[in-house]
Amino acid sequence: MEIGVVGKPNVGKSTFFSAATLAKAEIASYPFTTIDPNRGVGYVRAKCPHTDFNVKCNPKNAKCVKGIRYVPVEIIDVAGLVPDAHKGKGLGNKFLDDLRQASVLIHIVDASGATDIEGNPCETGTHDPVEDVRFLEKEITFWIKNIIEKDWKKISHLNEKKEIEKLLSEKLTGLGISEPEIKTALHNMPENPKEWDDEILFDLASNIRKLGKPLIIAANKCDIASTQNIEKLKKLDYTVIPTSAESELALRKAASTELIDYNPGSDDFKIIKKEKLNEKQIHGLEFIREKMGEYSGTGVQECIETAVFNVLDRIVVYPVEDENKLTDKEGNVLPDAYLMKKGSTALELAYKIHTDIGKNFIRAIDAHTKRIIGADHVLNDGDVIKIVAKV
Ligand SMILES: Nc1nc2c(ncn2[C@@H]2O[C@H](COP(=O)(O)OP(=O)(O)OP(=O)(O)O)[C@@H](O)[C@H]2O)c(=O)[nH]1
Ligand SMILES: [Mg+2]
Repeated sequence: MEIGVVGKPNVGKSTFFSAATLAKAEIASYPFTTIDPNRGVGYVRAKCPHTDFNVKCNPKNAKCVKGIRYVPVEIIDVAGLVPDAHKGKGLGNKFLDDLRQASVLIHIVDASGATDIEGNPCETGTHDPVEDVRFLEKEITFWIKNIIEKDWKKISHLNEKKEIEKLLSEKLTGLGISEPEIKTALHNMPENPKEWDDEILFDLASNIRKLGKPLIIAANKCDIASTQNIEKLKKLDYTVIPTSAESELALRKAASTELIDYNPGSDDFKIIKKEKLNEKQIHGLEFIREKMGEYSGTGVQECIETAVFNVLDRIVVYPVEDENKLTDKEGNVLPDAYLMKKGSTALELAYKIHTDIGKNFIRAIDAHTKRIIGADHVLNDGDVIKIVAKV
């Protein structure tokens, strides 16, 4: 599971990525700063079950701070997309292939209207950010349409929708789109593919995009955007979260050197080492604080958590080897946190740990209740589960 950060050039994608992951990424105020994708790891927060059991945890690949577990999620930041990229404009849309594994997209929009449709700086407020939302939908749809069209001859010779479903699923599995999703997307299409004209194919690609690459909008640069622009974006048929990626990056950097105390996602911070800051820096931080009050935080963490928990419907599950000590083989307490789709079963968790554990599944044990649960048992958020498998 990966989160893709997308948008036209110069809107703050790399700033958002860098703030979320603290990974290095080139940031500059001109278009096409990023060409090759940046990959990094961000986090979603969840209440750590160590508090329920009154034990101290030692996570393997994440941290736990004051009872909050930071569960890793992969994030990818790609080059900017411009209108007609599918015709080769800008850098074209080849790099969209880097987004094949992305299950959800965060569309970074410059809500301040200070960049034109191709990402060139323009006077603040002169560009309508709603236009950016529309063109990006279109470009991603064209990307999917092109993939479908590559084998159009084969598809157009099929008579049964079931066969079309199968062929399309094969073509689109690489995009992380499942057969049931293709079935839903095909729902209102005419029976005979020979009747599918360009417009119908575009609609089909658009349906597939909505199901396979759902997106939320980060109304970025909210620190300099007008409230009218933010409100206008909020009226769109999307989840829209005002963000200031630049503020988040400044805060996380200051927190990493312990100049301030800041927990990503919160709506305030505390200056710890005032003596090490100059007047300009203090003024900058106070400006950020004021904006955070207005928008309840910088919005970056909220975007990531909305994408994972609300759009992708994930819950956090903690597999253990010993349901009493809550440890793995090496004695690590509550070592792993897995993001699973809501509705996942104990058997699915077993497969996620290892195919062999899935194949040899006997039963599972819920560490909270110490009850035995079967393969079909639906997991809950925060569950701590031991899987018993044949050895
Ligand atoms: N005021 C303000 N400026 C921002 C914010 N986020 C990014 N910027 C600025 O916007 C400019 C572009 O930022 P990048 O992160 O390089 O943008 P990008 O979308 O990755 O650009 P490309 O890689 O060229 O597509 C830089 O000057 C950033 O400092 C923000 O939240 N507020
Ligand atoms: Mg960039």
